[in-house]
Amino acid sequence: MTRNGSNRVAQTVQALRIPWKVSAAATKGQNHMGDSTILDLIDIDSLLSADELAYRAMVRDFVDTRVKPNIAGWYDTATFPVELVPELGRLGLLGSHLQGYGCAGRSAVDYGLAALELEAGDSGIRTFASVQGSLVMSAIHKHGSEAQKLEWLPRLATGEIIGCFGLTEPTAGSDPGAMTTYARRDGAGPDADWIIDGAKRWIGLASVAQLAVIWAMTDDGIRGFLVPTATPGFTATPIAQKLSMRASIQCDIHLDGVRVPAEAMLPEARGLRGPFECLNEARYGIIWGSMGAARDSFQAALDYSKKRLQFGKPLAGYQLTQQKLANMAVDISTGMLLALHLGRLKDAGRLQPHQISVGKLNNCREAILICREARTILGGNGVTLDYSPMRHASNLEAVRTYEGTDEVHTLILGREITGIAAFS
Ligand code: TGC
Repeated sequence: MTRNGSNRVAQTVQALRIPWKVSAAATKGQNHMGDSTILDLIDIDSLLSADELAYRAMVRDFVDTRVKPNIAGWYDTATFPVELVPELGRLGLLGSHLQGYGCAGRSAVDYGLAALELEAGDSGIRTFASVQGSLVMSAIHKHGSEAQKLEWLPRLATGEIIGCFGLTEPTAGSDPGAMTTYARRDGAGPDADWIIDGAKRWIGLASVAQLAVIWAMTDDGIRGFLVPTATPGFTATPIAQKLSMRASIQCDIHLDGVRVPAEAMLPEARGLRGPFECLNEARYGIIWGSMGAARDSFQAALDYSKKRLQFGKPLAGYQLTQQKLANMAVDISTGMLLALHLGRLKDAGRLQPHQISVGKLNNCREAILICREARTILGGNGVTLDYSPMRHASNLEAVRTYEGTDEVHTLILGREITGIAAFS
């Protein structure tokens, strides 16, 4: 970014009273090591407003200061840094795209830029913001009663409480319509309590959450329930020995006769459309987030290749390295353009679910290839946590799997293109 551009961003940060002191390095596009300018090969920044650039600089600075210096240790010890939760809340990054109820009311593009910067730190941090904002808070915002919104959203927005989203089951992943978790009325009439029995798997943050959105079959089809995790019969157990998302928590949930009052049900969610409308939000964030992992891996490989001498010259001076770097830079540029285009469509209220599938499928697929390619430039050093690409590539194995696998998004596009559903 130019000196003038940097000044413009710094002024906008001040004007917006963004609650974070943005370093000069972030506004100039340098990373926290101060040794590299973030490459913008085709000047995508020129497509962003000063407000958007300032917002991005704020999140980038937070990640450079609070995430990047610590992430290797958290990943190594499989620790989710729960202390970051209220900080993310203070920055308005939880449910940032939602209006009212203490939420920041930012645009879809802002939400995407934040997802990108958070995932450039680590997917575990972006995943937390996605689960909290896009899944849990969106479920309440879209489908909840006024009383439910007032009760839960302000505290979720500040990070005072953590939420989780229970859709996937041990035997119902790509096919959530096959869920066996069941909610029954305990008695007749609309005021009767609900009793929920079943199991959920791969549920992010469940063991540290105070609130769970639980999707369950009822006599009236699939419905959503707001279940405080302290309710008797609710247990959440972290899944151990993961090779991906190690700085995050995913859990098995068991629901054993969990009793909740009638008003715990989300009144506006009926059928699979209810959870799918929330998944749209989270899938959209992944389109941007995956490019953050790719960009950070590219940056690590580029920096290394300029410094690492072999056979008497820097790796960056070899044609094979340049080919890898050029291909990565082109793929990041196209992935970013796709994300921005879809973000502008979303802000215009025109984004369709199959278009989200285009973005999630392409950007996850490209990002994982970029991270793996970046690792090859780092040689043996690339298999350690001293460098980010292999960590990002491992995370992306989960990212390409959750919120609809590559295969599911391919078939959503197949259905859109041909008019024939080939899921079963
Ligand atoms: P299908 O008949 O296609 O749809 C059922 C109803 O849902 C509607 N619908 C959507 N509505 C809004 N947005 C979308 N993207 C929608 N997709 C479908 C549809 O219109 C219909 O509505 P209605 O009113 O006519 O009933 O249902 P299907 O079961 O045949 O769908 C097939 C398929 C494969 C596309 C779908 O099942 C699917 O997307 N599967 C993938 C499931 C998935 O993404 N699971 C992720 C679980 S959550 C998660 O991973 C959390 S990770 C974060 C963490 O906790 O850490």
